[in-house]
Amino acid sequence: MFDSKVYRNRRKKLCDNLGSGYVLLLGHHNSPMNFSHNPYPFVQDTNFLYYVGINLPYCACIIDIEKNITTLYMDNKTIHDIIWIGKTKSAESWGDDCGAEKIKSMKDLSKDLNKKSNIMFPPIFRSENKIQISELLNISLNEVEKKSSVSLINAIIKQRSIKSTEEIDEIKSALKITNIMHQLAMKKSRPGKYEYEIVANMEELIKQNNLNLAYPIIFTTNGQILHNSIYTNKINDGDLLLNDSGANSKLHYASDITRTFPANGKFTNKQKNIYLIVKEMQEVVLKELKPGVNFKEMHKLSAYIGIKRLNELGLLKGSCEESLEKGVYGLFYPHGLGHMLGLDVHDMESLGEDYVGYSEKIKRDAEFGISFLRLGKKLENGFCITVEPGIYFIPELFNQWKNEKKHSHLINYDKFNQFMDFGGIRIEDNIHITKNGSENLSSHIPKEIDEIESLMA
Ligand SMILES: [Mn+2]
Repeated sequence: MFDSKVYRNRRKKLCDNLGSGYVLLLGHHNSPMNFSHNPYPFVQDTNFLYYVGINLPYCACIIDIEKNITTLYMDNKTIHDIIWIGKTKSAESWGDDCGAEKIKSMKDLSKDLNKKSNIMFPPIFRSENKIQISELLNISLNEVEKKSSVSLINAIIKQRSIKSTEEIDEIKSALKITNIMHQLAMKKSRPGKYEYEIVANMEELIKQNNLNLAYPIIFTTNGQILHNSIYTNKINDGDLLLNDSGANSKLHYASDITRTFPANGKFTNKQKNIYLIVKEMQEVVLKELKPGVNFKEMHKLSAYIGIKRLNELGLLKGSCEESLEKGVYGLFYPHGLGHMLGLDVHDMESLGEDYVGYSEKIKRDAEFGISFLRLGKKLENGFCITVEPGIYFIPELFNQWKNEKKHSHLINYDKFNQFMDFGGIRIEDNIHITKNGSENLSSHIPKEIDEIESLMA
């Protein structure tokens, strides 16, 4: 955990932003795999982690906004717990660690809530917690979603979006291992091996450092499948490998990095051409980033570069401006340029992507190609984001568009067809928005063609 002052200050700021009422935050419970005493690895709710920091199941807190007093609800271990899972620190001691003013037993939570009105809680996505909220606040299950507090959502997003120095340091420490992990994957990959062997090498590294992954590894010869987590393919000569993986730091801050490299260690000319386009799509954006920049425009800028270069290669034709306006880039770049990064890999996504990534003035677009953009609003000093353009050749999508003759005056379908066995390329870095510009936190992870080729030689 950070020092207790960090959690006290965070709660104080939340109280200042909200003014009155009570905030109820529930920690997560253990989630059973097949029966209750065989749980999935524990992952804490990140709002609870942010304001309280305790990474254990079965805790809750109430923050009295006007008085700025936090009550931690947590039970001491019973003799039964001690026999089976061992002794841990007392609830009082955890209370000191997070700077809580009062510590009570979980059984007091319900009766304390009954005495209060104006209780705010964030959106709840785990079924167990939905049931718990429903019982604690005496509301029906289908009301739980509607009754989450929009002012709390906005206050949390306002606060968690701006990363402090100690948070950036955590992300940097995650990226140290992520760098080693990506280089390991490049060194271990070669034709004849299977994807799962390389995944095993990466997971071993994470475990040997007593850390966890920020999300399940995407490591695939089918880079055109955006979130492919099946690792059964044999790696063949001539394949491209897409590795989207990141470690969590000790204090659970995520990193999120993608690199794409040739299985045999040497890019073909065809692969090089597309790789350099994706790299340019990213670099053009990286140069622009600073507070006040509209990220939706950055998405369009990266798409425009992709269109322009594919036009030069003959895959697209006609006016690049028209291709941008009509969303032709959706054919090769169907996802968004990036998202917030923090305690969650898609930071605060459980609070609602539109609240996190958009604003009163900048709303989400509905068109395919930009509709999946998670972050579209203006950047602020202190944001930590990903920048991750890509080019993908998705045969099913290509065939659908081709059959519909979609934008056929802008797409050279015959030429495009020659890339249907290409796969996909994504390049992703983690960027800290600073007062006057931005800092690429992952610039040390190999990305240049000659760097990758010499590392793999
Ligand atoms: Mn990402």
